[in-house]
Amino acid sequence: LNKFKGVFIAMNSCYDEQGEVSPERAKKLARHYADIGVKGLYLAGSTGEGMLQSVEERKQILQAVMEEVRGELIVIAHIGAASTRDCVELTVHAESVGADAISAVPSIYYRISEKGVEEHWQAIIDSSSLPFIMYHIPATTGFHLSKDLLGKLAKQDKVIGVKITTDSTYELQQFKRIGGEDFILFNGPDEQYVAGLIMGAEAGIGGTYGVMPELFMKIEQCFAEGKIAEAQHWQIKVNEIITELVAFPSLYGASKLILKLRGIDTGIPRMPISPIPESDYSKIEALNHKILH
Ligand code: HMN
Repeated sequence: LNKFKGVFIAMNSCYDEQGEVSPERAKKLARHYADIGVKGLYLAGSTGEGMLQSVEERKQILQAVMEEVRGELIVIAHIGAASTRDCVELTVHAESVGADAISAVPSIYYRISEKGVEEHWQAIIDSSSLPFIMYHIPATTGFHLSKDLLGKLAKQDKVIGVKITTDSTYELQQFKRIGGEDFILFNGPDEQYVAGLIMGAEAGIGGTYGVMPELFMKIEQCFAEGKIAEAQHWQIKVNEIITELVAFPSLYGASKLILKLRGIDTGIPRMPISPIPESDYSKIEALNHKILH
């Protein structure tokens, strides 16, 4: 399970000039992170805009990324979708192209009961031999994962962890207590990486990691060496940057423009996620400079 401990980039979506998914651009972005030496990638999550892409498009991107970094980076494929059928299809595909693990939010849009979410996730788990990571992000799904359900699912060998995107490090610690020693907590809120590590997370998956992976790797390294004050110092720097990033019309649009300034074009976000207006470009340049210095 050590292969799942560390910094995982929630990779941004990659489109061409026409707005079609671009396997070539996804390869280039994945290569960039492999060269930096992060632990792995989280594909088609919130940051990857998986929910705005068709099943076919998601398969194309995953396949391209696997071709580029298989064996080099640990790739977690987010296969969550509203329909259980789509999730199962994406899972079977993820296994066929060699993804290291799958992860899913509860089904979205419909109000699903706890039993319904359990059955949804179980169908996904049963459809492959891949490790499964629950994705708890109640602010966007409206579903609050209970300790009971977490405990029940965590008993299965294939269920290796949970990605928790809530403000509560208490909840994170409780999930860790219930999941047990071998159960991995993936910290979701990038603003709380140090706090999450201190309370039991052993990995992080984040959307802002993509524009500053080195800073998150520094936090991780300082924490591992017991240099908590230094870890906190880097977290504070990271948080200043996140505060600016999230003030743009869209975080993803801003991140994509920063990547573009560094020579990696991933296109603009898909509607309804707002692109960044040209009037903001100078602010983006200043922020890029701040991250790099
Ligand atoms: C993903 O699924 O793409 C992200 O890993 C989810 C992650 O928890 C992010 N949350 C959202 O985008 C809603 C955070 O990295 C978030 O972007 C960051 O903490 C800035 O607020």
